[in-house]
Amino acid sequence: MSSIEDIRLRVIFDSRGDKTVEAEVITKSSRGVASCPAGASKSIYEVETIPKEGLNSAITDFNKKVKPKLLGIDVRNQEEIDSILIQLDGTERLEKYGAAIILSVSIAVLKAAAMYEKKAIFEYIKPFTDYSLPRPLGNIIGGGKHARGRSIDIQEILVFCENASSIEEAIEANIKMHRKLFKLLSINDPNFAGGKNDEGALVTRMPLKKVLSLVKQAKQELEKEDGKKMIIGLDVAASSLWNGSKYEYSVENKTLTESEQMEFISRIIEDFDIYYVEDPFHEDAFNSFSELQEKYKDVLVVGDDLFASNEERLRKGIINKVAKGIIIKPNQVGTITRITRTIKTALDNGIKPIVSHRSGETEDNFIAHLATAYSAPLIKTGTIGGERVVKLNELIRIAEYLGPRAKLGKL
Ligand code: 2PG
Ligand code: MG
Repeated sequence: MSSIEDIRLRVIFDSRGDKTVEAEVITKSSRGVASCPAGASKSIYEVETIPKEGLNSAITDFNKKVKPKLLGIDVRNQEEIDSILIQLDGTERLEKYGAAIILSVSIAVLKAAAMYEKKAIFEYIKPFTDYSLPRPLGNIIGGGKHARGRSIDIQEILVFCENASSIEEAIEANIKMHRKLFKLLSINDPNFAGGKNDEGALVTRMPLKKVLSLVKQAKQELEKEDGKKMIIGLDVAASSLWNGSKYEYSVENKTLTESEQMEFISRIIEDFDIYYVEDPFHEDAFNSFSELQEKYKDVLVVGDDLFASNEERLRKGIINKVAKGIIIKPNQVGTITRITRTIKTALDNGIKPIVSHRSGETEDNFIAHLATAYSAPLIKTGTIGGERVVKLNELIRIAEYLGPRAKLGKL
């Protein structure tokens, strides 16, 4: 009844218009459908999303060689299925089938198993837990590779609400900040034409410090009008600025050494009261990360490209105390088994897991369940835009399902 009867793979389009894969895993009494997102600013330590030989021929090959090995296996045997997927790919970086196929199948298996067990997906992932819902960390200003040089050099200015009393309130507070910034940019930036980037964040070429002062202004206004306390964060995505020896800020026309970058980030943290700082240095700069985290003990320094959701890299980071947070992106590692191990290692060592979307997204809302299952304090999934909002709306459904047990997580 719960063994795999069929696996169907199809090519679909993501929010950027790029091709990816949707998998459908079918048992006699259940079905799971999942798809894989894609990054633009990728870590060199993450697995490949798109198979080397192209999606169509990888799907044909998968159907011939891998699918027959999976048919008949119980969907509840996630680890066994994941290890077959990894083994039959046979490459270090999953180049043969890519996360597009492997992760989609892995998540679809999990969803089919949850349906078979008649459980909500988050409950099936981690049963009998005192769940807390993640606070949405929303991207309001976007730059870097997500705006292709048409906006600020750093990749994201993010916000989340500290004192919302429900998930709806927390989501709405981010939307209000986005709207306020739209207005403030319309007034202050003569070139602002309402442009948005890949993640629905606003695009502006004003100097970063000017933009941050507008964000601060919006935050103060919202607090006055609505009583909502907003926290400001950054994803510097510094690997995208790193040229091998320096950080190149092409819009602001400046180049910073590692120690100048340290000074620059420190200045911004202090001047704009930044609490959340993701990837302030390039993906091999473990020492700089730990120096910054040591200098600002109350700031949440977060590794994304640095860890690439990889358990080994996280362990190295834990030993060297490099960051208090890790970005969790399932397609950086390719399977449910791997990503849940990384999350557990983080939690066992007091590191905050921040479950995240990718810049090229699909309608799959799985990350809302993953974040809730492990009571991640934050979920990074954009502020507006269909493929972002589907994850946020799923959190509203999860809150409804939890009823009086629904609560927002603590940081
Ligand atoms: C990031 C992500 C999501 P991408 O760097 O955190 O915003 O971007 O998916 O392009 O890697
Ligand atoms: Mg990032």
